[in-house]
Amino acid sequence: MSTELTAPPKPSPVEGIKDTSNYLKGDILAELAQDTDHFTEQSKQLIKFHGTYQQEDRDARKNRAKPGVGKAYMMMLRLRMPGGLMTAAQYLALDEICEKYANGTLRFTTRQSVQLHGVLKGNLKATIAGINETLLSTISACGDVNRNVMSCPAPLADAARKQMQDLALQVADHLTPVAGKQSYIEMWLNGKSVTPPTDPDVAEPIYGKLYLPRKFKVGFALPNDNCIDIYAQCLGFLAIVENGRTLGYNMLVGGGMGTTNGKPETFPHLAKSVCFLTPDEVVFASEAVIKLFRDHGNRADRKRARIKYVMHDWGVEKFREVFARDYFGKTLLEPKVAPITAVDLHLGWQAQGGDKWFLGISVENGRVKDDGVYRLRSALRAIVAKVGCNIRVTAQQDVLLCDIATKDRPAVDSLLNEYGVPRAENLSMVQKWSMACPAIPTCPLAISESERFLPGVVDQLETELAALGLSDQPISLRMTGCPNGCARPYNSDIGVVGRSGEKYTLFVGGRIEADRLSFELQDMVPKDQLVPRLRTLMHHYKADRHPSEGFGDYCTRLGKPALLSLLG
Ligand code: SRM
Ligand code: SF4
Repeated sequence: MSTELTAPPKPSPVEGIKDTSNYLKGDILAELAQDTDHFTEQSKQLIKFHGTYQQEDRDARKNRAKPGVGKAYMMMLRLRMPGGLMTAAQYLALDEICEKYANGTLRFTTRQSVQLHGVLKGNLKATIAGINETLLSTISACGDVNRNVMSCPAPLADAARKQMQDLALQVADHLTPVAGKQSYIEMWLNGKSVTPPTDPDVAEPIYGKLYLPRKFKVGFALPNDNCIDIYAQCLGFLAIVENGRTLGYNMLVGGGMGTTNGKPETFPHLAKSVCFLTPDEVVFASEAVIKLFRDHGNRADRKRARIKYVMHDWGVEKFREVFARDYFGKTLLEPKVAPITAVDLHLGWQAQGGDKWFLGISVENGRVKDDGVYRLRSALRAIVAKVGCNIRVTAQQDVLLCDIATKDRPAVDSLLNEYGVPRAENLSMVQKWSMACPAIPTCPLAISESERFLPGVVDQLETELAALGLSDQPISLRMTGCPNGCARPYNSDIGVVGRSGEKYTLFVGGRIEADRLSFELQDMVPKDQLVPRLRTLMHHYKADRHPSEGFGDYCTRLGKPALLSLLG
């Protein structure tokens, strides 16, 4: 018998950085005090836990190629906003901050948050402090911790949504780092320095000093409204509602989108149903799943350090067994049968109950900006200032203006007209159901354009669909500048993923309900070939589809070989 032991895999360098960081402080404070335009590699990893990423202006690269000029560094800031909630005053403060310190735009994200781009290192502390003055925060918006918790944001007068929104806040609070928060307060808000207890289980009771192997994402949804894409979450809670009362939640684990070119061991994965929980078990169960991931996630290979791979490699049965025995401590109940039946974009005017209304505005790729006659940023600022509406960000990068009294509706409508912001009912289906990630110029991982490329694709598809009489057909189209999947392109009707400069991979076969993965139809499609190929497919879809069959359903029914033969 061989006595040779296999050495445990070497932890990734980021594990070492966390280990020696003294609960996420590292040298950040010292580096902040230096008159430099960027952080070192070590601090670059740690500032993520505080909600900020070091980026460079990629458009500026070509003009900075001269020796000694270097990169045009800038920071991106991401907020922590469980369920996408913000007050009117907070929104107005962010609008001011984005003008003062960032690039004059705000960006609603696919996880119901807000990002600021283009903040210089010298302004970073003032920007974070300004955000906290409004009682918003950036803590653990990024990094190897639980990220922004998602929940259907619609302010409808139903008890099920209210409970989900409340639980989302509770889970977000419960999973906030403890010592890490102290470091955040000390470094960014001039709080007093506190020495954490020496025992990491006390200092950081849920995470420990190494935090998680990688990011972690939680979301709450309803079977009849999967607007937060529950199957893409690391941990999802699907409300089981009977006669208006929430009986409990199916707990789903192991969703994720990210994949890496040339690494077949990485792939998108849909979350699996694990068990049924009563509402009062949800917060504890989320802690238990986090701890399981903390202990069993891959700390050697960051490309495989997501809970989806634990679920994939173990299978549901083993996951249930380990979870129940070592972390939850109770026998698990079987999940209920609860197929996803719909997704609501929550656009247009809708009654909230009482004398209140909300208005859902479709925001192209989440970008709040003034651009020619389309002055969305000015419109939102003017409306929020005038009627004091609270804000909710959706997982489709859109915004809901909430708590508007009936008497204020005409003023809102006229301000939208004045600033050239189209109402959702005047937008095409494909526009409303499309999303793109930021990609170039800010994202360091982007291979291709996305946010700046999608609008042209949507315009062309609108024309094609109108010509085919398919304008009323909802078709979800999601684009990303690389395979990491930030706009969740692998479960939509159509996914367009940056592959190499001006070439993209085309995915089809997901669907609006976002409960099925798409499949790769063609790789390395030149950007000017995307619409012609989709046009051909749409033409056959129009001719051959079953009654009320969605585009993704049609593509799945035909399968890849048949679709490719249609493309010739
Ligand atoms: Fe993402 C990394 C933007 C949602 C999967 N994502 C990034 C970074 C931070 C690039 C980086 O690491 O330096 C991007 C910053 C671009 C920029 O300039 O702003 C970025 N991700 C975004 C946002 C802003 C896209 C958007 O259009 O809104 C979303 C911010 C969400 C938030 O508010 O928290 C965003 N990212 C997602 C999602 C969707 C979701 O969570 O529902 C995913 C797929 C789900 C998942 O996690 O698998 C996603 N982002 C990734 C990955 C792939 C992770 C992996 O498993 O391999 C990366 C790469 C990484 O982490 O190394 C990434
Ligand atoms: Fe960047 Fe890729 Fe995410 Fe787009 S999908 S934001 S290019 S990491």
